[in-house]
Amino acid sequence: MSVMSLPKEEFMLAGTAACPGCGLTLALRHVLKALGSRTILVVPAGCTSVIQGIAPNSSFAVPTLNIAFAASAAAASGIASGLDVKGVTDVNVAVWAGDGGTADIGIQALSGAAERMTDMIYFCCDNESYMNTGIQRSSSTPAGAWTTTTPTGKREPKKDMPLIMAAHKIPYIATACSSYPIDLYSKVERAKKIKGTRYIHILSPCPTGWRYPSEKTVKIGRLAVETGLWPLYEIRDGRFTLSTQSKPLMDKSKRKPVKDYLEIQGRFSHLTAAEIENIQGMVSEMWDRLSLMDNRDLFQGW
Ligand SMILES: Cc1ncc(C[n+]2csc(CCOP(=O)(O)OP(=O)(O)O)c2C)c(N)n1
Ligand code: SF4
Repeated sequence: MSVMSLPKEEFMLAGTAACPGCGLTLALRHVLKALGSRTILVVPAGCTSVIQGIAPNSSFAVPTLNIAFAASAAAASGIASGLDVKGVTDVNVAVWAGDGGTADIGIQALSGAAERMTDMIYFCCDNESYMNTGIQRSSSTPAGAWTTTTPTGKREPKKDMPLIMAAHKIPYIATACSSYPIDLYSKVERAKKIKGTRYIHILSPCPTGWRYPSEKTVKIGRLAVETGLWPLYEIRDGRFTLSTQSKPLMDKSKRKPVKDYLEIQGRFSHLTAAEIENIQGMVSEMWDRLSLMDNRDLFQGW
């Protein structure tokens, strides 16, 4: 598959209110192409609430329910049940939430919905901060990153949402990045064919909050993957598989230095050489774990 072979139909229309170079918008455009017109989108408070425009106009060409910050997975549960009662089986119920709306305020509704095996695809669009309200740290902000509430850099590590979702033993979990639209599109296509709760966590660079020029969005997303900081993988019925872009990085020599990713973003500009070395060490440790997980059934014995 190539970008040219993606469906031509657009469900994200021109004239959104997003900042130039917004990775979130790029990701949502491809997700909606993969989901298609038979989709109901549930959106909690966040940048996406603003990007879609002001009612009665909308830049999303699918029905969209804007819902309170904490409530998106609960609202999706209600929609999925309603469709079930009506015997409607060909509609995708999809949540599109930020990392704050997922890893912090929305986590209890998401965990409850996943435990009930709600028939939905939950997308966490991770720009690693509460962007819509002015770049406050979330539990998904990585260690070292400047935000307005971590002026000297966040001290705690990034919460591992995909593996928290794996602990719910849902049938499909994937990581993706807005800079790899074909990989993202293919993962949504696979998720669509599965019943129950499916979770896709998409790293989406944000020029406004990450402090870099808007034309570098695609490059920065690629560097997140190429340095090994953001591994792309799927967990299907418990089986963990590294995606094509990340698999070669099991060989340490194939990973670019994390410095290449960190030094082009203003949010990391205060980091010392020792702090960068520390982040490099964390990436190496993560890959030691990932190498053990690849091609294994994570649910076995859990
Ligand atoms: C209960 C509640 N608390 C706070 C807010 C204010 N608020 C609206 S959007 C937002 C930030 C959303 O951040 P995130 O979920 O990461 O999405 P992003 O804006 O980064 O896409 C906050 C704090 C709110 N709408 N409701
Ligand atoms: S703040 Fe970031 S995520 Fe929000 S619209 Fe702007 S670029 Fe996109």
